[in-house]
Amino acid sequence: MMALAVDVTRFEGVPMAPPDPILGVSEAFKADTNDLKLNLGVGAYRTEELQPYVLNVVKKAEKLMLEKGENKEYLPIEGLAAFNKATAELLFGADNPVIKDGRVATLQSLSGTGSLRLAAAFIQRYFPEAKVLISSPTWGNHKNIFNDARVPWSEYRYYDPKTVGLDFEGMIADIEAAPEGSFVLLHGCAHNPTGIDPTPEQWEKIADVIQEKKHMPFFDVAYQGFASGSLDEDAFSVRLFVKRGLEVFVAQSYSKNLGLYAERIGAINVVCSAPEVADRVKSQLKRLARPMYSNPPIHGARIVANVVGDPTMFGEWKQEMEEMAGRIKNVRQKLYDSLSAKDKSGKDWSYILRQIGMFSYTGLNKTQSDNMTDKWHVYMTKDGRISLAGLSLAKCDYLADAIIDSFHNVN
Ligand code: KET
Repeated sequence: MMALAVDVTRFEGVPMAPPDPILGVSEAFKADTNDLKLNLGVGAYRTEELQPYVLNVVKKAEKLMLEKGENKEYLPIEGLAAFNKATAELLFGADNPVIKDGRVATLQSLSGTGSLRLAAAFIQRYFPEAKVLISSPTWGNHKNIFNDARVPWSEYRYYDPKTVGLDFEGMIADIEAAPEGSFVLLHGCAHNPTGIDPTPEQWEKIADVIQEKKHMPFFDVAYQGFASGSLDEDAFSVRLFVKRGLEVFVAQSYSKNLGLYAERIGAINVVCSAPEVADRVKSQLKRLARPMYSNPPIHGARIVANVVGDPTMFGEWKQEMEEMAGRIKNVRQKLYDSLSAKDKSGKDWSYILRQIGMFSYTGLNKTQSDNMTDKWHVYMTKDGRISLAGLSLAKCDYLADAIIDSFHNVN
């Protein structure tokens, strides 16, 4: 009999991958045994007691679903029809002509990330010459998504460290200078990681340039309703582009606004100039999805369809979303108050109040962020971003001490 060569590996050429800059933070947090530890890394909502939160309306929908005893047959490649209808209506508004005219190709996909990845595969296949413009900085996974899909990208200016605000002129200049027909990736609301959004007037100007240069707007909408508390208000930017009659890509996620992180529920929507175009685009998105993951999971899709399709539950969702957004706003205010009260240096912390959404971009550099973790057990991404959704009012004073120490005593 031949001996099995168990001590010989064929994987010598496989190096150890670095931890993920965002999800790796949660792994490091888990390994820390200090009682003071605080996980402000991943953007995931916690209660004031710092516990994960399942929305009551989600539990209610799940109970109804269980009672109905629905089966577990495969979904079509494009996903659950009731979900696709609901998700497009939430995004564009139910009475938007693009929906009535059948000009939107909507595919349920694997949450925001999977929807972005599917769109990236579509760009690679049908626009092989095009490049994608992404904001500097942006959500850490955007670059990975386009790299893996072999779509070239470059950055446009977005954040101005001097004002801790938007570098609007830089942004416009870079979008203008990009080759005609580029894809411009935009955060629909609550820009991650900066928390800085363009004003409505600035959105108009961004749309002007994109239109002039025949670029393709590509929105990543991961926080609809979570930024302002209002689904419609947070869809303002997307609807503005659609109103102009432009063709638009939009990736959607229900991870944050319905707290369905692990259900992997979202969609890719492509607004097209005519229904016949939308049909063709949709057919090709399905063709791309089939060999990647075949068809999407059903549970989260049913939850969304049930919640949105029932007026009572829809109302309950909006209320819970407002409560979540409200808690984050309270924590933001409290953190600002603590910093202002404790810091005697005269530093102006008001930029924290001007940022919106789940995150605050503190301006801490990598060494200072390391100090936050190594000395204070505050886990955060190394770009200086903290998730306020993982902070409680009770922990604001402690966090303020950690930030002040890192700012003033570490370079
Ligand atoms: N877009 C943006 C801008 C975003 O912040 C996230 C998630 C996603 C898309 C994707 O989420 P999904 O669960 O695939 O629908 N951001 C948080 C979690 C993560 O990094 O995966 C975060 O930034 O912490």
